[in-house]
Amino acid sequence: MTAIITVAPTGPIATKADNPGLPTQPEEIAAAVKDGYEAGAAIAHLHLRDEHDRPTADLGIARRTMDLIAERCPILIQLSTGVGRSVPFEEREALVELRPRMATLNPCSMSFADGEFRNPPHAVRRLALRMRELGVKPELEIYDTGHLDACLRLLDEGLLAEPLQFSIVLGVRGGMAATPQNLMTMVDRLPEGAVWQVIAIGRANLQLTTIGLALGGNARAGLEDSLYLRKGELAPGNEPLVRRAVRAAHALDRSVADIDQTAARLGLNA
Ligand code: KMH
Ligand code: ZN
Repeated sequence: MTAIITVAPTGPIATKADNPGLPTQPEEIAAAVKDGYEAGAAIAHLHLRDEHDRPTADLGIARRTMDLIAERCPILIQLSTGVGRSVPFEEREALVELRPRMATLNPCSMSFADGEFRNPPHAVRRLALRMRELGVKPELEIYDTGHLDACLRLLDEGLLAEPLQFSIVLGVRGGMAATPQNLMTMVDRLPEGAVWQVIAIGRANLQLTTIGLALGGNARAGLEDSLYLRKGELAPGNEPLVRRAVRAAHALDRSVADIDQTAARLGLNA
C-alpha cells in the first residue's frame, strides 16, 4: 500500500533559537510546506505563531497561512487544534471553523513535557461533533493506550466517522516512551481498517518512523518532531526530513501517496 507522508514544519514548542531553520511566520511556513510537498508530502500539519513567534490560534494568521499555501501547492491542510499548551481550548477549537480538510483531535488531557495539555472530555466531544458537522476529518492523536479507548468511545457515540485516522505519538514526556514495544502494542490494538501514522518525537524519530512504515503505517516528518537529522546535526529545514521519510518508504518498496490517493484513503471526498 502507498505511504502517506505528512510534513509537520513548526510545532508548538521549539523556537528559532533551537533551530534557525524553524518556519514560524506565514510566508516561511508556506515556503516550507511547498518544499515538503515537492519532496513527497501530501498533508501539511500546521501550527501557527504570532509576530513574537508564540503559539497562536489567531484565525487571521491561520487563514493567511492557508491561503499562501494554496497559492503555492495543492497539499491537503491539517490544522493542529493542539496549537500550544498556553492557548485555551475555546480558541483552539475555533480553528475548525476555517474548514481545513483535516484537523487534529487530542482525546485526553495529559502532562506534556513540563506543562499541562488540557483536553477536557466535554470539550473534546463538542469539538468532535463540530468537526463532523463541518466535514473536517479528525486526526486522532493518541499518546497512550487509554487515549485509543477514548477515541473508540467517541466512535461508539457517533462522533467520529470511519475510516479512523490515528497518529501514534511516541516520545512526549507525559505520554508513551519512544520504544518499538510501545509502538507494537498500539498497532496491535488499532481497530480493523484504521489508517495510522507514527509521530516519533526526538532521538528515536528515524527508527520508529521506519518501523511504522515497515508495519504498513504512514509517516510524519518535519521540525515539529525532530530538530536534528542525526545526533549533533541540526536539520537545515523541513525538506531533508521529508526526503528522508520518502527514502525510507522507497527502501521498503512502498511508493508515496499523491494528493488524490491520500484523499481517497482518508475518505476526504466522501
Ligand atoms: N506536537 C505533537 C507531539 C497537535 O498538533 O494537535 C502532537 C501534535 C498535537 O501534533
Ligand atoms: Zn502538532
